[in-house]
Amino acid sequence: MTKYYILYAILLLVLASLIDCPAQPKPEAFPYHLSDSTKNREMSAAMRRAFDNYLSPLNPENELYSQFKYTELEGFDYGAEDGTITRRDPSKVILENGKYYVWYTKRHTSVPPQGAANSNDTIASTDWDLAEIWYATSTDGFIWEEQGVAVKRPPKPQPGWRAVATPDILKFKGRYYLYYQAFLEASGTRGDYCPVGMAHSDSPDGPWTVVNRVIVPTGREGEWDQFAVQDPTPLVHDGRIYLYYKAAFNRPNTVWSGIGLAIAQDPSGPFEKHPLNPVQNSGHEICFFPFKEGVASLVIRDGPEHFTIQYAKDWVNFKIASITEMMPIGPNAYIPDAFLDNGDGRGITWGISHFRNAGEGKRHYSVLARFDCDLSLDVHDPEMKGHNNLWKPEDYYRWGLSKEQKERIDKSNRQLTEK
Ligand code: AAL
Repeated sequence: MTKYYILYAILLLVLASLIDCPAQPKPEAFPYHLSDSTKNREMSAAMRRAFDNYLSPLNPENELYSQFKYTELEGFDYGAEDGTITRRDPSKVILENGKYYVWYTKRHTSVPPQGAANSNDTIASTDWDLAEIWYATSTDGFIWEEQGVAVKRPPKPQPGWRAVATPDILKFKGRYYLYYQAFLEASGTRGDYCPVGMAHSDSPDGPWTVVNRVIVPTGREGEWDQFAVQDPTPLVHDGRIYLYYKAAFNRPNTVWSGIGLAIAQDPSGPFEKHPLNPVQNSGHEICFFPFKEGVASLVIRDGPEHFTIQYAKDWVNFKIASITEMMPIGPNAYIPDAFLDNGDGRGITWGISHFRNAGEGKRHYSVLARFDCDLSLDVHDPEMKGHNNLWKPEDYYRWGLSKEQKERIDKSNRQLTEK
């Protein structure tokens, strides 16, 4: 038997030597010019991500990539600019009666915030303590006219008696709803703890009726949002209200901000929190807008995916759509189709954000500003699709080493050089 195997093996070897096997061609190098087939070739994990994770691997062709340009707003008075007047955390901008409307947190106190321990009925703990919701209108988005207060602090013990802040607007079945943080204690007392309150009106000019109850409650003890449901941001999807919100958790260790989703059939609730919450692993102040059939968001600070723009086709499972820089702080956008619920979100080109470090030292305050971008399917603005803002050396030096860091480096140098 063995002899047949040996004969068979010899025969195979002879046959193989007769066949002229061509050497395997080396795979072609990655091409200089991309073609439609480039994305099908074998490639490194990083290059695969560039093709699979983004609407286009080329920033100028990625509809969810943009730089941001900033403009100072006209029409807002900050008094002596000494920290006693602040405006921050704007709502979406909506266009009604031929005018743009925006709502925002406004604090006007006799002295700048003094911290929770020094706060009282008239002295604020933080920039948004003792705040009210004010609104302004504009015909061009640059020059604004402050119209007055929209929602005052209701009497104690109603939710929001201590501060009503960080509003966002919903238009649903012809009525207007303002959602906001309803503080029941001075922020900073145990952190920044609050549920969501709501007021409604038949007109964007009010009057607003404050609902005397919590609309989106904080989570149960031990849950990630047990203390705060912040930055409530409503949109309309599938006939329901999709309200995204932020909660900071993992206190008192390193604070981590996640974004949750609560869904309701009716603007008054009940809001059901999504079982997969948090639906985003990063973000602080938030800005969501319908995009194609899904929803996109600006993920600005806090968390591993800060400085990204994200997209969720199913409004729940977000993926990074682009990575950018110098994103607006506390932004909310002019979103013409925020409430249309037509499965064809067109994106955004501008909005209002804030800078929370106007003023000097302990007298700092926040100012509203305009940002422009091209995250729109209808606008093509290559100037917004560049990258690498060139900062001056002094901008970098402003973030120089602290005294402690310099001491650590000096100590290590001494250890190395004095041996
Ligand atoms: C903002 C927002 C919320 C917080 C505070 C005021 O950036 O996240 O509104 O409560 O800070």
